[in-house]
Amino acid sequence: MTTTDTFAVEAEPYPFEFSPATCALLIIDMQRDFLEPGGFGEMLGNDVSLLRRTIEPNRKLLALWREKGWQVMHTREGHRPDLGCLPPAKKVRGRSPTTIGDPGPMGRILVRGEAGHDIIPELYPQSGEAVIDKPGKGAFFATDLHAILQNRGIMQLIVTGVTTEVCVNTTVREANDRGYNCLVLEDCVGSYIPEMHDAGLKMIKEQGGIFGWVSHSDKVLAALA
Ligand code: C5J
Repeated sequence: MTTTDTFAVEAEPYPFEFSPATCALLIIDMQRDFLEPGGFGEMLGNDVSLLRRTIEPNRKLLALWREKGWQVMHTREGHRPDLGCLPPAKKVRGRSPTTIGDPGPMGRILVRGEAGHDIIPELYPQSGEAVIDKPGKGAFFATDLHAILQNRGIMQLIVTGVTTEVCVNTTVREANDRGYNCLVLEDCVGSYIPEMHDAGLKMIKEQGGIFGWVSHSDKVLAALA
């Protein structure tokens, strides 16, 4: 198997084709505050087990990508410690007594450099893997992700991470508008709200794959076997 080989993954609405040379595994926001018991997500009353089921399939996929030497990128949602990139509207949205920038269970909530903002140990980035710090839900807004992908000749993205209907969906829509083909793996993405997870996947693959493709990590592994 070489990086110029092309693989076809069984997917909806039809097989997703990619070549490792022009494809990156993009892992969205697998951060401690979203996934770990005792983090911000759980503090807000969410069941983090709904996100934690994604860790093992992501770990397997990441291990394979690393073994092959293929491109891996990670994102983290968060803000500068001075909160200069935090829109006031985002700060007050939800009317929660504890919001972004306030002290939380794992440091200041969604602030870069704080423990809760970092990526979970199971999927911790290795040197050479780009880590994109994003202030918004989409990974293209106010980041250098598009430039990095262009400079590396990437045209296809295999997108995993959390949450399905928020940062994964927003990123896939942004990527689609910039000309990337995205495959989202249902077992590697998760939501605190199961019906939103299902709807988020449906919105991507409906109408002939209006934003992209949906499959399962087993099908990627099968295509590569
Ligand atoms: C992400 C969020 N990562 N749900 N953030 O989806 O606020």
